[in-house]
Amino acid sequence: MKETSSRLFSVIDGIFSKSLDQDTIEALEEAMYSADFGVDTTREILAKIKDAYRIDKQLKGKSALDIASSVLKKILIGADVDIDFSANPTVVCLVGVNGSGKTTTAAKLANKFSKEGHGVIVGACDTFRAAANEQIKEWSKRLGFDLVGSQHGADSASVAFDTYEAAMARGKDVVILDTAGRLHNKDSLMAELSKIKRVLGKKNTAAPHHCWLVVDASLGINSLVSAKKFHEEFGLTGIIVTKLDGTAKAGAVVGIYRELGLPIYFVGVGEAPEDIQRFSVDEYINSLFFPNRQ
Ligand SMILES: Nc1nc2c(ncn2[C@@H]2O[C@H](COP(=O)(O)OP(=O)(O)OP(=O)(O)O)[C@@H](O)[C@H]2O)c(=O)[nH]1
Ligand SMILES: [Mg+2]
Repeated sequence: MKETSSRLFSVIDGIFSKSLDQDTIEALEEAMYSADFGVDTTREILAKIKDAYRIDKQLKGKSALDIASSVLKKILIGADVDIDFSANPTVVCLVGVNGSGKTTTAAKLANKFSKEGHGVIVGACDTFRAAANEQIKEWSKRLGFDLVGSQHGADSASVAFDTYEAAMARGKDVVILDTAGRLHNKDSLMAELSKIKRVLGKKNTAAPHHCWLVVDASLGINSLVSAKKFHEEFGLTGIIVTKLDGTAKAGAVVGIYRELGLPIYFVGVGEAPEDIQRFSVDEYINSLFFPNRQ
């Protein structure tokens, strides 16, 4: 991750090679709250650090960060898993609230999967926002991936169906569906997404094989109310956390995982096509606590 919470970084820099004291422990606690690790995680980590400090008043900052790392590692067990591409085609449906980064992520993933040797086709299933088709079309021209476009107001489920058929006809093994986020009410969005699922099921009962919720990290764990709704209605299988660059809320990843318990497949770290990374628990923890020291 390119950048995480600067406050957390400056606290870590300050304590790394020094012994802790009451003030630095408090500063670390505050920085963890401000980086949006959430109450439970911050408390768990700080309790362990305070226990260690009670026993050893010379405890080094680095040892405290090792403690924090091992607590986080336990919390994040299961957060990074391989992507199952065994279905042919494998259908990946991206869902999420307005502006979370679905379309950008669809383009980034199409680019990434293509480079990794997959045959990719994207379906422009956001038929709600007038400019949505143009946006993904621009990406497809720029990055050179296949697209099944759509008309504003068209039935998004039939776009999904057509994309699946096009994948079969053109021998593509990965289908990525970009969906709408901006609907006048949540119920109609959920109904639309359920229809996509139902209609795809006519082609292949296992499709979509992956339903990934795209979550904007800068909104923090507050945005998870809608995530739960998506999960209940749509049966999510994973998470993509976007906008981790430049946000002060790098810890939100932990809260998102604790809350939803779904694997985090990718993180978005910028607006450019290559600004997407597979989520790795070890890399994430290193980027938080040991930046530039890996
Ligand atoms: N900094 C940063 N910006 C991002 C990232 N991902 C997406 N964005 C930006 O977020 C804005 C919204 O992205 P979109 O991909 O259009 O979001 P969406 O979920 O498709 O939005 P709707 O279709 O309106 O629901 C754009 O300006 C993107 O460039 C990221 O990882 N980092
Ligand atoms: Mg979009």
